[in-house]
Amino acid sequence: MTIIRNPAWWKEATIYQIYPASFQDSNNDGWGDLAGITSKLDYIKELGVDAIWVCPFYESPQEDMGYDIANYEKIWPRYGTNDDCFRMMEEAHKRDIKVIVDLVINHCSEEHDWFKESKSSKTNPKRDWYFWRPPKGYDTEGNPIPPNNWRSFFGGSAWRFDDTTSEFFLHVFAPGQPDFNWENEECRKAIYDSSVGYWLRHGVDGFRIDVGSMYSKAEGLPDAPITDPSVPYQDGTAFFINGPRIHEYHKEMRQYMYTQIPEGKEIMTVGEIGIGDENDFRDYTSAKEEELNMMFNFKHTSVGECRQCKYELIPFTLKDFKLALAESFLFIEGTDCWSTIYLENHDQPRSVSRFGSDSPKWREVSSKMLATLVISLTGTVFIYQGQELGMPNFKNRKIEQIKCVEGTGTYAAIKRDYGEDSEKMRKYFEALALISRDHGRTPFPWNSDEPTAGFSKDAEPWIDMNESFRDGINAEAELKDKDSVFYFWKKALQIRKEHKDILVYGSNFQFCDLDNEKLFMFTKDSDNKKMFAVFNFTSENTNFEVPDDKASYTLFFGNYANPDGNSRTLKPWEGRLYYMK
Ligand code: ISL
Repeated sequence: MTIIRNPAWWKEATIYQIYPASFQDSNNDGWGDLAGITSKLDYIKELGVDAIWVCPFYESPQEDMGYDIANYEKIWPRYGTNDDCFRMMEEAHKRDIKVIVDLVINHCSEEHDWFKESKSSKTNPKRDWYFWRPPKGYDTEGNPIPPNNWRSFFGGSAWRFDDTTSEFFLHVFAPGQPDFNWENEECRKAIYDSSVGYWLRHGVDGFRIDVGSMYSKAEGLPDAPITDPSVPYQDGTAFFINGPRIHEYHKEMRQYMYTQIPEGKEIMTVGEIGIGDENDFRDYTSAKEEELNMMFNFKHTSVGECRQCKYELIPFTLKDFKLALAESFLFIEGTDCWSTIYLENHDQPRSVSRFGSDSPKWREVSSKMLATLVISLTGTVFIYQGQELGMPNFKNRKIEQIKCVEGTGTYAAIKRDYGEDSEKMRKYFEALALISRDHGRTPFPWNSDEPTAGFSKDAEPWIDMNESFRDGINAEAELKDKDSVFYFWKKALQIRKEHKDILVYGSNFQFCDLDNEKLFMFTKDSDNKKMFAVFNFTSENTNFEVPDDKASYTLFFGNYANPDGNSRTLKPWEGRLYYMK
């Protein structure tokens, strides 16, 4: 078998993402924990994945579910102790499962000692580790005006006034998440040692790098152009995403990483980059640049969201989705870069509800179709907990039940700027029902036991359950059923490994009939093989045409039992992978 790209463990690995708060509660306090994860490693192994990525488990006031870190070297007590974490890693490694941790270093928590020092006085040695600025002025009521007009991702100004020194600090996310000033070398070195070095020295196999595109802010922090005159704060991302020094920082951090691991060990890094152009993506992920191994693109997970306000849905076509998804991997063609393939994570709703059909009739088959699509594409595959069960979105949640700070922060901003009865608010609720980040954050359904599906014993979970565990969408039920979505994923991941030369590493991706609004079809090649993939994104039988009439087609995988590979009609939500000769 010829592999046309340089092989690496992290290219072929499937990575299973775990949200620690919601995976397994071992001590019945309503929160998942690290001992809970350890107790479920055999389940994860059974699925056939190669690595786990565990979302932040560090000391934190949890304003943003642990993405606000108060101490990089200490486990949040509700999740356990550092020893629990080392045990989890040891037990994972015993099972040949690698461990990837979350590296959240664009910002920390206001509770971090570094920030407390920084805010204590204008002359503190750590003052410059964050962005402190005096007010631009004062309004007629005497309120301080923020230094610039940037808005935070979670609603409102990206600046918060602090009485201690009467200055503002910058937070592009929640008010309790002050951005680090990466221009300060001493600050960078401290970040590396505490958040990267500590964990490498304790044996982690890599990092998922949170908002890895935002460390470098434009000089002078200029005002953003006014793109939405109806609101006080504007989209400033052009001044801090893929900024002037970002590549320098990643190179420096990568070099540091290699000083902290044993000779010969190969770790993986995946950066949450989000948006940019092909050149940006190549700069981050080119092997010779030595920055990141791969990155997450947001194009496909944000189709149907308005650019100005995420919580405002806009119509999208299948063609939009196809093009957006392909942006994740097309940029690597003919380069030494690498890509990722994912449909879900802890910031996203459930993919079957978003891109498939979660109606009882089609949920299973469309989940399997999406799994087939995922394993057919070139790049490292990431699966999010519950995706392997075909979990759908929850239904009918009230604002009081929403835990995610992006959801609640946006609600507060819309209420303030437009009012509770506004059209904006109506649109917000419509969007929340489909894309709330809470959809992916509900407790994992281990079985059908009341009240928490085996997540806790009888404690009330920190967030309400997704009611679907009562409809057979839980691990126990799926492990008993050989036709379940779980076993389909397991099989699909095996197929991916068996045919890795084309499924993992294939190149020369070409859409077939891109404008087709029912079918997603493409071809791709490896050195000596060519494949044709076809997916029906409708609930009806749909005919398709093969790309080349003269070629012969051999079906090697699909999501329906006993398919007739010679038929040119797909059943509802059917997906097929063929070899072409
Ligand atoms: O949720 C989003 C995608 O639609 C974004 O607004 C998200 O906040 C952004 O992708 C950055 O995400 C990461 O950093 C945030 C944290 O809230 C997210 O959970 C994390 O994945 C701040 O640390």
